[in-house]
Amino acid sequence: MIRSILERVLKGKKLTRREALYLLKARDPKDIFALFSTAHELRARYFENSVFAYGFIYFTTHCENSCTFCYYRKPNSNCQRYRKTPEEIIRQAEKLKESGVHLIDLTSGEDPRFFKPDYSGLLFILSSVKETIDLPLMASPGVLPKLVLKKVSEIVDWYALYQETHNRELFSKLRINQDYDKRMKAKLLAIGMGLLIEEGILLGVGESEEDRINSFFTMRDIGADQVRVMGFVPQQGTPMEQNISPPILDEMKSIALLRLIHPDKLIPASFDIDGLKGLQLRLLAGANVITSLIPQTSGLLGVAASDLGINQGIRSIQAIKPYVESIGLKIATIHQYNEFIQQRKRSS
Ligand code: SAM
Ligand code: MD0
Ligand code: SF4
Repeated sequence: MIRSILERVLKGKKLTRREALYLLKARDPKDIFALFSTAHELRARYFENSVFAYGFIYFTTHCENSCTFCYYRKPNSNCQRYRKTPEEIIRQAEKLKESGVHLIDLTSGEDPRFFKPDYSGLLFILSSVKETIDLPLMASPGVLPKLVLKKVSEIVDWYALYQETHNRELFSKLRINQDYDKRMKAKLLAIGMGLLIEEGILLGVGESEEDRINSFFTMRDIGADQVRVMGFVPQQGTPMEQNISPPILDEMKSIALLRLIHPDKLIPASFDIDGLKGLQLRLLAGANVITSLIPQTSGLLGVAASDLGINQGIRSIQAIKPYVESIGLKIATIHQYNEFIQQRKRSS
């Protein structure tokens, strides 16, 4: 049964929700391997053996929100807080560009210093980087009002905003005092303004397998260009510090399902969960973008695995390259990435 579903998918038939759930529930190792190899084949069909790599700049770790899963939630006094100047951000972006990344992801907490009174601090940072660094940019600053989003759409290519779950009840437990619809609407507005968007969920935060499948299809319905599952990593000093990370196999199965449902889209294998450890497994499951590369001695942090591998310099293209190549993949050229972006922009 599983094999025949997979064969049909390879022939171009769209998965139904029921079939997707059935695949996600696969327990027989032979079926699980067949799922991964189908995902692998689909990725090769659209991207050959090339993967992309994103640099990550978390330019302020100050945040007004209190998401229960996040290390940088406002009440957490354990985490390291910093705010980078535009000069410093540009310097790190230059380093990332020199290292060969395809895009720079400019991420922040909801920092009043950059957001109040009119988001001019945020816009200044985005436009300063755009003027100096000739690379595609992604902005991940959280929910923005329409007028600000419009300005952002004139500067960057991508807007990343993860719903974390499409189960409203669970959402209200994770993103305390935040509006589910406002967050969804911001993504739809962004698409209407010509931005590419990244949508995603957290894995292992109390969602059911049905919730996961519902999310993968919702991501398709809204037309996301990059889709992710991010394994939850417990953070000291947060309400969820006693929760445990989901098994890597859960993450791999979800990545494979994402690939089956979104064969021609970008799917991250984040360094920000367990570093080099699970990177190859995520790629083997069908991911094609390595995210969260951070320059050594930058004073910058990640989000989920906040300082993993930065000081050792292993959060870099140079360090990941042999791991990518040893599974028959290679780092794509900048030209290939720009082609992808242009093609996605034309099709939307
Ligand atoms: N502040 C912006 C926002 O919330 O949209 C952007 C930055 S936020 C830190 C980026 C993403 O990191 C979140 O949407 C969440 O998916 C992920 N994240 C945060 N804490 C995490 C954790 N403990 N484990 C795994 N992923 C996490
Ligand atoms: C990552 N640490 O790619 C980043 C982050 C924000 N756009 C992305 C969660 O894993
Ligand atoms: Fe702030 Fe984003 Fe963390 Fe929520 S996930 S507390 S909005 S940085």
